[in-house]
Amino acid sequence: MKRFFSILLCLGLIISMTGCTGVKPTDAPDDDVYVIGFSQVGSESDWRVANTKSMTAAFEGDTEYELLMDNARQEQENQFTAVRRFILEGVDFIIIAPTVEEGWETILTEIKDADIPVMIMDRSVAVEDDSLYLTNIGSDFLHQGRLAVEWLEGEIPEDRDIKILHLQGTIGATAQIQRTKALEDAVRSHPNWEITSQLYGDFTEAKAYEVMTDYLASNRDIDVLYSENDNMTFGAMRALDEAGISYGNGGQVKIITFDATKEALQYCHDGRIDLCVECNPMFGPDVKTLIEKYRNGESIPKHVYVNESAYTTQSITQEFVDSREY
Ligand code: GYE
Repeated sequence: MKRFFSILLCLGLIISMTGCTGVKPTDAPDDDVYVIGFSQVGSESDWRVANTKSMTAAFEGDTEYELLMDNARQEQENQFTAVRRFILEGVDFIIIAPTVEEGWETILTEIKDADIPVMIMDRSVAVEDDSLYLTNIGSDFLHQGRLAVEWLEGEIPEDRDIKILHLQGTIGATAQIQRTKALEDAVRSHPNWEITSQLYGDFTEAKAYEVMTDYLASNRDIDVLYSENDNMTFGAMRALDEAGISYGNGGQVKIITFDATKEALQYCHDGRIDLCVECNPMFGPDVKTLIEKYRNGESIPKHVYVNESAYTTQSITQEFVDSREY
């Protein structure tokens, strides 16, 4: 489409700087190909890796589409750079999985001025004017958090005081904001629940292991670990093992985790994790369907939520774990 001019522009730029990944200067511009620029958060977790796979698989082999993906390595600034490059390249459509919610007005306005439709996926953006994007597809993170606290309500008698250790993901990301909100709301309405500490794990295993190891060196009084994603949970489990603190079924610490990846589900089945709240990353095909609807002039909803539930040691079967795609 708008690519011929952009490729020339890009070619000129390539001489002075290295950029424009995904566009080979030798490519013949093909007006029939619908080019999508996709700014992905990073590869911080198993969830993210599965989501990237689902997105690429949805468009792979379809000659009508070209998906240009940029990995922002969890930095919003890198997302701005990628999006500006997409605009320069004259892509037909832009997809952004935003690292954090704030700070998107300017770049979304630039996309609007370039007349490129934009989809927000996975997490959300906090902008006043929602005409700055077409649609937002992803999880209902508040619902996920509520599933977790409802489960905990059923586990803890009202006369028992509990100490909750809270491992948080990337601060400012929708997944962190909403999962945190669900817990903090619940703590406010349960006088016997206490959050003893909120540790920053940035959704990664390495960071969680580090902060947990540090924390456990002087604090061992934990009844519940509320960990905002599976990879942080894996890091925390390692730290708990090393500190000699038991967890899971019959252990000292009840573990609540989010994502429900295959590895976490296996631990849940084996009684090492108590609750896995599902966060489904496999919505590449739904993204494609929405884009196709948009291209056909059909109206599409402003917000699309994917289906999710929660699993406990008691409810999960080995068959289910084995059939898990991610
Ligand atoms: O829970 C975590 C990932 O935004 C759904 O980001 C996402 C979260 C997910 O890195 O594992």
